[in-house]
Amino acid sequence: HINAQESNEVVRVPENSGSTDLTSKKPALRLHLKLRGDKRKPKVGSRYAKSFSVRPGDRDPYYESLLADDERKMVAGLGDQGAGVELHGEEKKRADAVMKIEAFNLVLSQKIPYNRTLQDVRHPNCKNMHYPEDLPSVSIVIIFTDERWSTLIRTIHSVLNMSPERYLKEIILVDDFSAHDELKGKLDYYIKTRFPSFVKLLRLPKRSGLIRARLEGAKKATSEVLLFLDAHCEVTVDWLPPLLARIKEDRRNVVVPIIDVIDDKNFQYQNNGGTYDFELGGFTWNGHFTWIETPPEEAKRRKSLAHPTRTPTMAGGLFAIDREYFWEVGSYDEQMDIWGGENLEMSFRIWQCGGNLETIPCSRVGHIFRNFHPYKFPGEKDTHGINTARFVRVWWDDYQRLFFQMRPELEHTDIGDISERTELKKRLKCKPFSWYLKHIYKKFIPDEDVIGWGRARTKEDICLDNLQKDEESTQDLGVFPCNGELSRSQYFSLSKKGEIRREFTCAKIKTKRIPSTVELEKCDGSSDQHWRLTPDGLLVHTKTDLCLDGKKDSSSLAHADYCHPNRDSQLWSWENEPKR
Ligand code: LR7
Ligand code: MN
Repeated sequence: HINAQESNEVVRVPENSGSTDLTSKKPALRLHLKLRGDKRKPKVGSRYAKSFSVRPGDRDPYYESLLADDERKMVAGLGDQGAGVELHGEEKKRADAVMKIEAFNLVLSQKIPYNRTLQDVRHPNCKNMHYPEDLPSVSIVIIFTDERWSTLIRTIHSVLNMSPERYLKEIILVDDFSAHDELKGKLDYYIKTRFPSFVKLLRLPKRSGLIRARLEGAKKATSEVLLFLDAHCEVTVDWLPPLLARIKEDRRNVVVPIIDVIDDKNFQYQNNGGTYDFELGGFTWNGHFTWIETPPEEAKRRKSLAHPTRTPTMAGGLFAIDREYFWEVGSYDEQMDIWGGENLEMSFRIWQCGGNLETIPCSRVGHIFRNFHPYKFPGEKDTHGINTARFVRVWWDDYQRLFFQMRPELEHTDIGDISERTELKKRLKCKPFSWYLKHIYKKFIPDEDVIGWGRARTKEDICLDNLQKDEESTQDLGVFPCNGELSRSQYFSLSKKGEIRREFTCAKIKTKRIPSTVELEKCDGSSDQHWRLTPDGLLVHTKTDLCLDGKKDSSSLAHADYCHPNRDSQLWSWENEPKR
């Protein structure tokens, strides 16, 4: 266990007394930046609207001068309405160099005011939705390790600006042992002087990883609902009530906002092209989170694009959960280190143990997606892999076979003791993973509902091969001499539906020329992706009557050609029969 200590002595200012009193005197220093031509009306109930000021006795000239330096960098109105901003010349060069260290445009972030406005990007129906007045109170937990000042502070300001005061009880910052100077005394000072009544700062005495950092924050929280955010978010209008209302309806509802992209380079708040459609959380058999389209059944079930939508998994950084239910349903796996996997673990656990995980489209929050981690991984361990193997062993039952086929290196890696988690699963009488796959996420299972799976081999000992290309985009289907061991790139299924496929991609004929190359593209159930296996072993494309030919030529690509039942390169056999 970590001994979290509150380094920041929180001075509690009584509601509606301290702060208003202070503003009635001539404020020594306004938190608010006076923006030229700023026509924004203060939000009703917004704490920020009270214009926090610093009592003269609390002022520290050293920190005030640092804060004044920060403010001098800012440009009034920059990035307002979530607009993207391009830098030029020397400044752009500097920004590009900094990007390589920070994984986002820190130079620009420092120029954008903490209180920039954002557009209302919600589905129009959201404006007419009504929520009960007496929603549960919420503690917002924001964890960070070596995040940058401007994005962290903007996250806090944004939450304060956009959250009704009557629900927002506290913000709990958890510092996971950051080294950056700006997050030390300066941050203590800023919080103590600007948000004395409701921002708390917890400093962890050693690097604990995001899972244990969130647990420490959750332990300190006192509200009815816990809401977690990454330290580089901006929330939008009315984001909070739809989340809280759904939890009030049923405490087992765990809810996620739509997570919008704040561009890492120009800070534009992207609105999905204004389509109002949004993606849900899925996963891959090798244990990664992925975005998926709303499955047809769920699209039918929900009332509209503005209504709660059940999601198989969540990204993990931004979600709200009833505080007591959080502990009841097993909080987090405390032995998960640093980063990765906890989001999927929690998703499976919630579904399998009687909860309900939803995306709430009327709640929208922006997040800066970074291309790499700007912080260190102690010991440079593959924490994502290890954490994933931990939850796979606990929650995937027999299906862990698929994970370890994809990640054989993790099968014998030391992942620590998982007995507490398996006991939790028993104690909560959680449903098996087969139930999840049947009812929550009907995902293709490579060795079920198939005619064959494993390596697909011609009589010339050539195997289908994805040539280790990425599977996010359409790629040519390859062939290669069969590997001695089952290797990931030669792992194909022939589904009962007649698809020659990988996890997400299906084979189809590329051109009208004969022979034609063959492509792997996103499976869509269309006749273009339909093949049948003849008793001889020909793989016939039903629409064109051409046969899959694995003749290895200099291109290493599979072809579709006229069928020749005696041509060895067209006679296929699958390594495995279906598992029953
Ligand atoms: O050791 C650490 N200690 C920390 O306190 C490592 C990280 N952290 C903090 C970090 O400063 C940040 O505030 O934890 C937060 C998340 O780390 P990020 O921002 O580096 O993670 P991410 O946004 O790349 O990753 C997503 O997946 C993670 C899996 O462990 C977490 O669940 C993140 O919260 C999650 N972020 C989101 O869901 C936002 C949407 C991104 C997507 C998809
Ligand atoms: Mn993040």
